[in-house]
Amino acid sequence: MALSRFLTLFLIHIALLLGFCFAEDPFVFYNFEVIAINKQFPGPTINATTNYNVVVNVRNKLDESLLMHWSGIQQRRSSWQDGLPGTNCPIPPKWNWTYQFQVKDQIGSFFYFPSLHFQRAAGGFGGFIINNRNIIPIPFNTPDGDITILIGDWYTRNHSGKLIAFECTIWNVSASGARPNPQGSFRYGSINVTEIYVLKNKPPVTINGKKRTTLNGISFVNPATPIRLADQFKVKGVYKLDFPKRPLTGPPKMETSIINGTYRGFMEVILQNNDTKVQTYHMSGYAFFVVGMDYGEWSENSRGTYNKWDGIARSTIQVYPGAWTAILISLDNVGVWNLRTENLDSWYLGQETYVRIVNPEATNKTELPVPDNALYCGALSKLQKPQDINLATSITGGSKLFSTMLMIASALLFLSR
Ligand SMILES: [Cu+2]
Repeated sequence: MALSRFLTLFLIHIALLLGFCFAEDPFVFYNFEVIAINKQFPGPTINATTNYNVVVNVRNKLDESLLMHWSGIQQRRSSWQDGLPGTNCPIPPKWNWTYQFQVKDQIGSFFYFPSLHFQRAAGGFGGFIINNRNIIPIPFNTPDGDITILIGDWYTRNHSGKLIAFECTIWNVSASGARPNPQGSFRYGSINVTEIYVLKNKPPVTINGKKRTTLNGISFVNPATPIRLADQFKVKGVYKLDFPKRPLTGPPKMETSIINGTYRGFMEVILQNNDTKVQTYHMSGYAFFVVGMDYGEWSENSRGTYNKWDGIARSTIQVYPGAWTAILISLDNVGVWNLRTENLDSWYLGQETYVRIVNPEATNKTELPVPDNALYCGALSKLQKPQDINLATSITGGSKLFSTMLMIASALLFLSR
C-alpha cells in the first residue's frame, strides 16, 4: 500500500515533467546564494550546451531586492526569465527564486549580472558559456582551454560599499537528447522592413530637477508592475505603447513608454549617438543583425551602405559618439525585450525602453505561460503569497520543476535498489 502510494506520487511527477515542453533536453542545475561579503568574485561560471535547460536557484541573501539578468542569452518565448524590472518582479531580500530557461540554438560566451540597484557595479556577475553540441561542428579546432575574463567598471557604492558574491553548488543531470538542429542561414537582407525607429541619445539633461538620460527625448521610468505580467492580468495604465519613431522635438520627459513591435514584423533600428562617449546598446533575450555604422547623422541615403549579406547576429553593439549604427530585428520572439545602453550610469538614468511583441493568437507555441513561481508586485502585489524565508534548505521555494527533479532522482534511486 505504501509502495503504490509512493508510485502514484512518482507518476504524477513524471507526468508533470513530460508535460514540460522541452523535457527531453538535458538539464543543468545551479544553486546561487547571493551574499554581500567579499569572498568569491566573480560569480560561478554557468557551463551549458546548446539546448540545455538551465535551472538556477537564486537565494537572495542581500538586504535589498535582486534580479539576475542573462545577458546575450536568447530567451525564446520566455521573457518571464529575463530578470529585468520590466519583465520580472524583484526577488525580495532573503527570498528564493528559481530561474529556468532553455538555451536554444546559440553557442558562445555570455555573462549574467544583477540588474537592480547598481549591483552590477558592486560586482556579482559571472560568465555563462554555451558549448556547441557534438553534432554541430564549430569552424575551428577544439580550444585547449577556456578562460573567462570579465572586465567591469569599478564604482564604490556610496550607500553600502558592499561587494556581492556567490556561493554556489552545481548539480549536472545530463540526459541524452541530441537531435539534429537545422540552423540554416537567414537571408535578412531580402526581408521587407515593416517598422523603422531612429533612436537618438544626447548628453544627460535635467528633468524635474534630476539628472536624466534619454532616448528620443524620453527618459524611461521602470513600471511598478512588469509589462507582460500587466498584460496577462489586464492591468491598465502600467505603460504606454507610444514610443516615438523619431526623436521628439519638445522638452524631454519621463515616461514608461515602450515600442510596439508587430509580431512577425521586421524592424530597422537606427541608433544615433549624439553624446560625447561611446554607447554600447543591447537588446535582451534577443539577437539582431548589424547592417551598418558610420559617423555623422543617419539619413535615408545611409541605407546604401548597409551590409545586406553577411552581417553578424549579436545582442550588443557599439555606437560611437557622433555616429550611428543600424540594426535589423526579426520580431519573431513573443515577449517584452529590453533595448538599452549597457553604459551603467546612462542606463540607470533612463536610456532604455522595451520592445513589446505579442502574438494576437495566444498560444504556448509562441510564448510560454506565466511560470508557476512568478513573483507578483506593483498592482498585482495581492497575488503574491508570502515565502517562508526561514526554510533551512536553499533548494525549495520557487520551482516545482526543481523539486520534481529531486523527486525523480530519489525515486529512480529507490527503484534501482
Ligand atoms: Cu540582456
